[in-house]
Amino acid sequence: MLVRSMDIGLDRLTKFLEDPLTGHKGSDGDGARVRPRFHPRLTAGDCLEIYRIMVLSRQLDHRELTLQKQMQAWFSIFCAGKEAVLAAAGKALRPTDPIWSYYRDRALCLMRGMTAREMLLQAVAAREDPSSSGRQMADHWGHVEKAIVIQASPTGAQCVPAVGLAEAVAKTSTLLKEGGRFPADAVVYTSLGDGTTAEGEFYEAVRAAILSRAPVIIHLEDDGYGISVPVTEQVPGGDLMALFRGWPNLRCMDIDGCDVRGSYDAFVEAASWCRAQRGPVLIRSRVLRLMSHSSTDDMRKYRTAAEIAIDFERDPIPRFAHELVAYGVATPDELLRINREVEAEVVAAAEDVTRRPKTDAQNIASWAFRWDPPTAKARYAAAVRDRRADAAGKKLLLADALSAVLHELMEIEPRIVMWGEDVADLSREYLRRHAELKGKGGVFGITHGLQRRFGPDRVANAPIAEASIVGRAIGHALQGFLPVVEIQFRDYLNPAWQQLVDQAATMSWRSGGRFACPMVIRMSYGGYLGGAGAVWHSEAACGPLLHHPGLRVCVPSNARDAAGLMRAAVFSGEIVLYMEPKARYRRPCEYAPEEYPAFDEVLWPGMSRTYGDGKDLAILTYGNTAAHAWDALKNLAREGIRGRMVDLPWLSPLDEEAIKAAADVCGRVLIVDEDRRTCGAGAAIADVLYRDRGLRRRVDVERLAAKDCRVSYGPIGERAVLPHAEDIIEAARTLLS
Ligand SMILES: Cc1ncc(C[n+]2csc(CCOP(=O)(O)OP(=O)(O)O)c2C)c(N)n1
Repeated sequence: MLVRSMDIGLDRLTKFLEDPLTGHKGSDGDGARVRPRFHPRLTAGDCLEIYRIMVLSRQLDHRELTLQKQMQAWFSIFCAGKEAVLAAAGKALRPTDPIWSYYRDRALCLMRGMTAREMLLQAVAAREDPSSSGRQMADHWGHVEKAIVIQASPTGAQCVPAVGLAEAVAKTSTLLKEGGRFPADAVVYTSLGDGTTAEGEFYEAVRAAILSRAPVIIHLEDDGYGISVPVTEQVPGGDLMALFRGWPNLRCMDIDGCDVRGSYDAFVEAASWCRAQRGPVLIRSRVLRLMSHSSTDDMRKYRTAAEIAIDFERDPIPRFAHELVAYGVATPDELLRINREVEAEVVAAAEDVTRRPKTDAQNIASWAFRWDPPTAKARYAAAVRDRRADAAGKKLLLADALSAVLHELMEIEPRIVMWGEDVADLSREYLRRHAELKGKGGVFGITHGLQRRFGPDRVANAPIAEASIVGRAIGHALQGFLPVVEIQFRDYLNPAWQQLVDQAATMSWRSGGRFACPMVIRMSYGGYLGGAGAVWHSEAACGPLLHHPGLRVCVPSNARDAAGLMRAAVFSGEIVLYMEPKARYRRPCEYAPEEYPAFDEVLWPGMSRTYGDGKDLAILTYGNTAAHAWDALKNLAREGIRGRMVDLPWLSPLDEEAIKAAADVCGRVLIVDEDRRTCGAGAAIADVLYRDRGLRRRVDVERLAAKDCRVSYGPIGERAVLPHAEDIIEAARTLLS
């Protein structure tokens, strides 16, 4: 392992540990003599605590490099140069204010109470690592008891969920009867580097925060570089803050992040601004990067020695040491003692962590999913006790059954909140003033009436920003809400991809089960509208969703199952992508009863339905293609071919038993779906049979899927791409011949 940045700053640290007043000119001392106190509110004890955390943070940066030299760690990324603002911010915030930070924020997390040992446990991938059970790379902290939400690596991906969490916190006293994970007057802290401000999601986060007046502090740590690229080449005009001046209702602060006092004051002010519900605060702190970007980088390749030396002149630790001595807060000997104590603590922690067991290889995949049948069923049973489903027994089409089940679930589960593009009936203003307007309720009308019935705090329109729709749901889920959000079409889930697959799907796994964000994401999908749907409105694309552990996928094919599935999705404790076959919204179903089910019917994860009992052929399918498969089976029956259809409303988890049983009985299996053939859901279904060596030898399996291209516009184009009943009949005949 090449550790290039190994020695940058180490000689200075060594000198500093011996003489805390080395390495800084101590210019602040002059003014100090005439001032009675270093700071009106920071006591001497506070100052020494801040100093201690700063030194501890710097030493840990270097100790992780030593662990790499010893082949006990494999990566690290540093806080050096940012300790002043981070330790001060930690002091200014309350211990219960959630931190959703990024990899530079070591000093902040130390101030919050994480120990040196806890941090090094992650560096060595130890099982006991309280952040991720040794799963995430070094310096990605989380601590469930200390209100530190687990970080992920995609830079900036924490911003939108942090805003969602702040919105959720602000709604806690009105909507969460039993309170949330964080107190209702908490302020959420999130952070990112200057380079990351170029990410689109960051702008979505700022807009969302302003719109909802979210109590969130967004901390931009401006160290002038994004790896090797200077801020001047990344920011139009070169001045980061110029981009935000003039944004309405956004409080901006620009501070020297090497100055403990100024940083502390700014964060105290920002926190009280947020707590007074005055909206978000953006703080840009001008900080330094005193070590290379990470242990695999060497900044001497792209920064001159002179530039690096100038930064070291401004090193916040010796600067603070000088201030403390100049103001009479501490003597050099006291600081020296702290240095030595910290060094001993870090050495002892490093020795200890290398002896701890490493990450648990046997259970490396554990915690990706949260499905726990007894818990889910008990929660559901408690929610429906002594109640009757209003729509039970009524004959409904799929769209109406969906609407009914959403009404029913919002009634029985008050933690549900809902948003999406157009899902509300009216704007908040019109809702108060225009009772005569019918209202929209989604482009397909599924959510119609929900906002009027349950109020605009529980059902709201979202801006056209899919990453925010999903990302804000993650934050709400952490606080204890149960988001049921809508993405208008499967095709438009793509802008939310990072939030979905990197934040949401990995949250439980990467925190070793300490954090989870159960939610339901509803979305219409698919073609078969006779050409009315088209490219970018007709995707099925289930395969990519199945690829990500942590996500469940379900697809009803009929009205009855739409209700039973939604009940299960909401109470499953999982992140469920609920795909709605829009071609079936308003079409009757021939093979399943159309009566809306009573509360006792829940299609729990992994359940399926088998229709027909023929033994010549089993068609395995789901969603839109179930109706086509049923048509095909009726036609084949006229030729004397008797088959059965297994409808798989859960694509994850699949009902493997039902799949294998049908294959076993029939010996010939046709898998039909409208996902594309390559890596589509049909491939995942076929794999169940392939993995069973006995069945693999005995059973003849054929697949019929959409062509490997996008669904084309107009009836001819659509027909050319998607499988229809005639194709199924033909494939079945071939299989049986
Ligand atoms: C979405 C994403 N793109 C790229 C990376 C690789 N990467 C990690 S850190 C980094 C630079 C970030 O620079 P900046 O935001 O200025 O923060 P700094 O590291 O300087 O504190 C990059 C490009 C990543 N982690 N995530």
